[in-house]
Amino acid sequence: MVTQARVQIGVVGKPNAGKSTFFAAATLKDVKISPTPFTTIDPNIGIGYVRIDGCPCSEIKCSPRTYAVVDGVCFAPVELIDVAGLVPGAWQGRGLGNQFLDHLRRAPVLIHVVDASGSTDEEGRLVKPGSHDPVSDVYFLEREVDMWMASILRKDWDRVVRQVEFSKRDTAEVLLEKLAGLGIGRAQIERALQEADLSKKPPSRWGEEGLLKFVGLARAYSKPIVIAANKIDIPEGEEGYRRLKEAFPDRIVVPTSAEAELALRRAAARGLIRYKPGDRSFEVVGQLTPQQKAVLDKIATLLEKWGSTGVTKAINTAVFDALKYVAVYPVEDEKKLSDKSGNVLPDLLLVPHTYTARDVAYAIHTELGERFVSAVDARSGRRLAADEPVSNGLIIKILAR
Ligand SMILES: Nc1nc2c(ncn2[C@@H]2O[C@H](COP(=O)(O)OP(=O)(O)OP(=O)(O)O)[C@@H](O)[C@H]2O)c(=O)[nH]1
Ligand SMILES: [Mg+2]
Repeated sequence: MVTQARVQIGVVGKPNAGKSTFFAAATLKDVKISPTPFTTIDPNIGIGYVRIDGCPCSEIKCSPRTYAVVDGVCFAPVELIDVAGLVPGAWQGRGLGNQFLDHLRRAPVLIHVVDASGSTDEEGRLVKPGSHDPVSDVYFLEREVDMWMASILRKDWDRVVRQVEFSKRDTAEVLLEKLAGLGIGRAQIERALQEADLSKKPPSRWGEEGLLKFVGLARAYSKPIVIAANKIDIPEGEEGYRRLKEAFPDRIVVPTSAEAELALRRAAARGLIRYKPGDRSFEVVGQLTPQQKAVLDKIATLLEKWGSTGVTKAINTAVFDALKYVAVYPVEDEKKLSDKSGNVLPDLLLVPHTYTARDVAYAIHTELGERFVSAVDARSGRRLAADEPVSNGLIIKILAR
């Protein structure tokens, strides 16, 4: 049985953007949602899913234990963390401050839920749709996240200076110690130092500007942010989405309607419709009231226009495009593609695409990693060396001492 920790995804944004609605739609957890800012105070944590079309279970009958299969489509669990809304100046204590971002320390990727319809101002108060520019929300939110990271470094900056300038320790190594708790790796720190032209500059001379430049780059490399252009069901949302894409051509912007997804998931849970998260349509199978029918008709038009509600797409994008993870299927019997008890493809592991066969063994179990000898690609029967990178969809058998 695989024991690997789940990938964590932080859901961030200003108040009233729809973070908790997105979270509730993805996890079906009953959390507080309301059109007033700061509805969420303590973070909500729950399980959402990435959707894998064309997974091996579309051809083979699987007995999944750590993931799910619906109509031949695989759904693998990820952990979502919905936090309180951030407002400009949170790092100076405005709104609820930014201390709650500490809950996102281990999350390697964030989804920024933006109100693309422009119907909430920068603090989340309701305004006329289209009157607030969602592009400004992206700038301010990323700055707040940077200020949070900078504050973590600043707390201990005298020590950083002493260790680098008096004890002659390597800058990247000292910073790594300070930032490891935020899930930032050595390569990302080195890249940020280089890019900011700070590799050779003594930390005592970085100044505020240097520190922020470094932190901004380190954050972008270590915690990529997917932009969810939410409330796309409101007519002004389309223009907001267009503006976001135009302002951030190198970033991933996914149009979403968290509200539509929540309605679909709840209707499916009550047996009114057949719908899989991420589908581009649904089928009515229960008795609908006229109001329910009207809501669902509107959603059907939305799905036709945008291809899906975007919620599952945003989660998939975070895991497969921003983090570049791949799905691998560990088995113990490479002929039957099963575990020892005959369960076919019992596990699905989401791992970085840079993972090697041995890394996968470690991800399954530390002991398996330590006893690793080689691995087999179960479909082709080909042997994989310890340092051979794995590929998406690989069914892997680990041979251990
Ligand atoms: N039209 C529309 N409304 C939405 C959508 N997503 C959320 N809302 C509404 O926006 C309001 C705020 O939603 P929440 O999910 O509570 O927002 P939040 O970002 O968690 O807010 P805080 O917890 O206060 O930070 C609610 O009235 C939701 O129904 C959407 O996709 N479309
Ligand atoms: Mg909330």
